[in-house]
Amino acid sequence: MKRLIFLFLFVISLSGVRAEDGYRLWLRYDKIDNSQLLKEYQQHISGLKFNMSSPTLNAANEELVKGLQGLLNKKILNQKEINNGSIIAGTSESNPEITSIFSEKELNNLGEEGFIIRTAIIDKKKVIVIAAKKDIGVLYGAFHFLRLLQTHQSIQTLSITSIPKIKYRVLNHWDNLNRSVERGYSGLSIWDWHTLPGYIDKRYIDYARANASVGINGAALTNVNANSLILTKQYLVKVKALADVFRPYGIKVFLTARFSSPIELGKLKTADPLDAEVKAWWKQKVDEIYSYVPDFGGFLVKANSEGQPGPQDYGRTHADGANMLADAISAHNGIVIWRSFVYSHETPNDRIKQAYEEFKPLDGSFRKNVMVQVKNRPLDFQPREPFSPLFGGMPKTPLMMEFQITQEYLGQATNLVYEAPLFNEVLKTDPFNPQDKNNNDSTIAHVIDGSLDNHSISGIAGVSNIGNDINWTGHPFGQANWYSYGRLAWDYNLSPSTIADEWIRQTFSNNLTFVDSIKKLMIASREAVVNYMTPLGLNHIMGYGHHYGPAPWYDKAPRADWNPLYFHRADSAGI
Ligand code: GCW
Repeated sequence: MKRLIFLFLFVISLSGVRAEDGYRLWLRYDKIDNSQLLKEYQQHISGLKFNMSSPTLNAANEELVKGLQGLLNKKILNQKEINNGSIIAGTSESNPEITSIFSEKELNNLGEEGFIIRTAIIDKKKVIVIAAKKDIGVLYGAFHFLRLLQTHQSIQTLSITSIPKIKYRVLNHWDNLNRSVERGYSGLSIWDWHTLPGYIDKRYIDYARANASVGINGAALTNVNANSLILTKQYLVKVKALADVFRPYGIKVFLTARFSSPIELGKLKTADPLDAEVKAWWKQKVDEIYSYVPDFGGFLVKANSEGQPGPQDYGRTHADGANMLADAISAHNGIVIWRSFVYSHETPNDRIKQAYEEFKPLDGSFRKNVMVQVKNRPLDFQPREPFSPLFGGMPKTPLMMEFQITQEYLGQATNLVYEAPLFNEVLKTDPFNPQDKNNNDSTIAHVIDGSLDNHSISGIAGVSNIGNDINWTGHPFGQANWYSYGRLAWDYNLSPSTIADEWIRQTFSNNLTFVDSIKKLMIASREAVVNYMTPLGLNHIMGYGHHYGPAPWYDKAPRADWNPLYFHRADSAGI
C-alpha cells in the first residue's frame, strides 16, 4: 500500500499536477483545453519577430514567450525572418516592418500608451502585428493579445485599437512601514522593507506584471496615514529598488507625504506651507527623491483629516498646502494628489458635508500639477451611497476618482463581492442630471477623464486589496476586483459583465456552464451586500472601528455623526 502511495505521488510530481493556490492570478497560461481551438491557434502562430531593445520590450517578449508557450503548448522562437503566422511586435523604431504597415500619424494617435493589434500581409505572408508609438504600448498590446487567446477568441482577422482614457491609473496601498496594512485583509504588506533593497522578491515582478496586464500605471506605496520615515535616505534606497523593478512595466511610484515632515525630519519649528524654510526643505527633499527615482510620480497627501497634520494647523487652506508641494515638485514634472476626504472633531458640520464645504470654494486656486482625489461617495466607501457632489462641483480642478478595492465595508476578505457594478454605477452617473440615462457626455467618467472641463491631466485611484497571502487578496474573488478596477481605469465603457467574463475565463475555465454560473453569482453579489449590510438605505451601520459586522445599535462614538444611530434614528418605537 505504502509503495502504491509513493508511486502515485511520484507520478503526480512528474505530471506537473499541483494544487492551484491562486498565486498566478489571471495570468495562468495553462494549455488551451479545447483541442480544435488549440490546433487553430497553433496553426496561426508560428513564432515571434521581436527586437528586445529596451527593458520594456524585453518584458513584452518574455510575457509573449511565456504566455504562448503555455497556452499553445509549443516552443515559441524569436525568428529572424517573417513567416506565415509570425507575430511582429514593436514600435517603428524597434521593428522597421511596422512603418510599412502603419502611417506615422496612425502611430502618433495612439499616444503614450495605446496599441494596435492587426492582421496584416507582409511579403505575401499573413502576420499579426502588435504595434505602438511607445514601448509600453507594445507591452499592453502583448497582454491584450494573450487575453484574446486566454478567453478563446478568434484571431483570424484582428483589428483592435486601444487607448486608455485616463492618464494616471493608480493603486493606493494603505501599507505601513511595519508591514501592517490599514483595512488590509490579505496578510502583511507585500513591501518587505526589512529585506529591501538587497532582496528582490519575485512577487514584486509578478505584481508589476499583473498591473501592466490591466494597464495600472502607478502605485502609491504607503499609507495615507503617513509616516515621514519613508522620506528618509534609509527608505528612499528601498523605494528606488521597487521603482527599478516596476519601471519596465510602466509603473510609476508615488509616496504619501506627511505634512509635518519638515518638523519631524528637518527639525524645523513649523510645517507652515507659507514659511520660506519649509518651502526650501520640501524643495530639497523632492530633489533628493528624484536623485533616487528619476521618474517619481509625486505625492499623495491626506491632510487635516482624522488627526493627520495639515496646512489648517497654521491657519492655511488645503490649496496653500497642495500648492507649496506642487511648486517643489513641478520642475521634475511630478504631481501632487491631494485627498478631499477630510473630517475632524473640531468641525461642527455634519461629516458628509465637510469635503464639499472645504474644497468647493477652493476650485480654481490649485496649481496645474495638483489633482484633488475624491472618494466616490461623500460619507465613506459604503456599499451604496449617492455620488460625491464634488464631481461636477469643481470644474476648474482636475479631480481624481478614489475607489476602494479592499472590502472595508463590504464584508472584508470573507465575502464574495464583485465590485465592478459599484464602480460602473458611479462612473456612469451624470451628476448634472442623474435621471438622464441617455446623456453620455457629462457623466462622472467624463468629469474624471478631463474631457468635460478640458483638463490635461486625469486620474483614478483604487485602494489596494493586495497583501502577501499566497493568493494575493485573501479571498480568491478579491482578485476580480483588482482586475476589474484596472480594466475600468483603462476603459470605463467596459461592462461589469464583460469584465467578469474575461476574468473568469482567464482565471478558471472557459467552460460555458461554469462561466455563466459564476458570472451570475458575481453580478448579483453587489446588490446582495447592499441588502445585507445597509438594508433599506440605512447607512454606516457597521461595527465601530472594525467596520465588519453590523452594529446598528452603536452610539458610543465621540461625535453623533460618527455613530450608526445618527443615520437611522431607530428605536423601540420605529425608524
Ligand atoms: O474609511 C476610512 C477608513 C480609514 C482610512 C480613511 C481614509 C486610511 O476607516 O482606515 O484611513 O477612511 O480614507 O483616510
